[in-house]
Amino acid sequence: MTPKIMGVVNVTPDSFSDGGLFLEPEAAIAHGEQLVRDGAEILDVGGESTRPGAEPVSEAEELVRTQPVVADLEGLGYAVSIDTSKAAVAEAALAAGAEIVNDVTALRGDAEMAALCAERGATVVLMHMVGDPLTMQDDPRYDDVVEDVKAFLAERIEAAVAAGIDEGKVWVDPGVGFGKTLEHNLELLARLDELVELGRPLVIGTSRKSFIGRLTGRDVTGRVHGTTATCVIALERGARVFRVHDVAAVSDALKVAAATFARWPTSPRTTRTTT
Ligand code: HH2
Repeated sequence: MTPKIMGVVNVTPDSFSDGGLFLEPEAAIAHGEQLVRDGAEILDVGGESTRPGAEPVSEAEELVRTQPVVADLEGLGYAVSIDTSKAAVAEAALAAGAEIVNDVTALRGDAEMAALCAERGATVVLMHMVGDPLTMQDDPRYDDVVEDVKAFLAERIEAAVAAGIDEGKVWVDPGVGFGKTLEHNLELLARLDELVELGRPLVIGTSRKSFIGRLTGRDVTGRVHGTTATCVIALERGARVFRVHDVAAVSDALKVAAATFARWPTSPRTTRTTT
């Protein structure tokens, strides 16, 4: 798969970096259009924050937030992904023309979700998360974070296929920041190539996340450069879908990086210098 940018359209009052900016449908739709002009090939519409400590949102509220935005963006001809773990929200979005269900619970959050995605032939993003957003950052531990995430994703791929989802329509995501410390996130980023061995397109969502703030000392408004660095690294390690807020910056960086990596004789990590 050629690298693709999934632009984030958060129709929420409380998302960690852009909560409240695009709560009105008109604002969210205009933002989505701008992200496409900036280089996004997929628009990921979400109506519930999953930031650490976030309170769950009712199904009715999530539908009200996402439905008009999905319908309008799809009507404009864009590829839309619905960021939800609720089958009713996914169902409405798929009926309105969304093609992708981005489920941070990897089909564990709603018993109806897997069958729905199978029946509708949706592409599904399966993401790794420990616990739920309310508790996930309470002292997360792993034997080996990459091995553990890989085993989890392998099991979720099997579950998706067992539910009737075409394996060719499954994408996987290590869930950066979902039950992970700074060290866990860096280890995952550095060893993403091990997750490519799962044989499915790898989605990565580092955008503006707090581990970038920890490394740079910057708040959410100043994390675009750090985010861009993580995307370039992830591209080199094999990621193919980049879920980001700052589409223009990441799009330019990935174009330059992809053109260069095409000529790179070996991985930068293993290249030896003689000086
Ligand atoms: N991260 C967030 C939300 N959805 N989906 C996938 N597949 N991967 C991610 O890393 C991911 C995701 C969190 O970011 P954001 O949507 O900006 O914030 P919030 O959850 O506060 O709305």
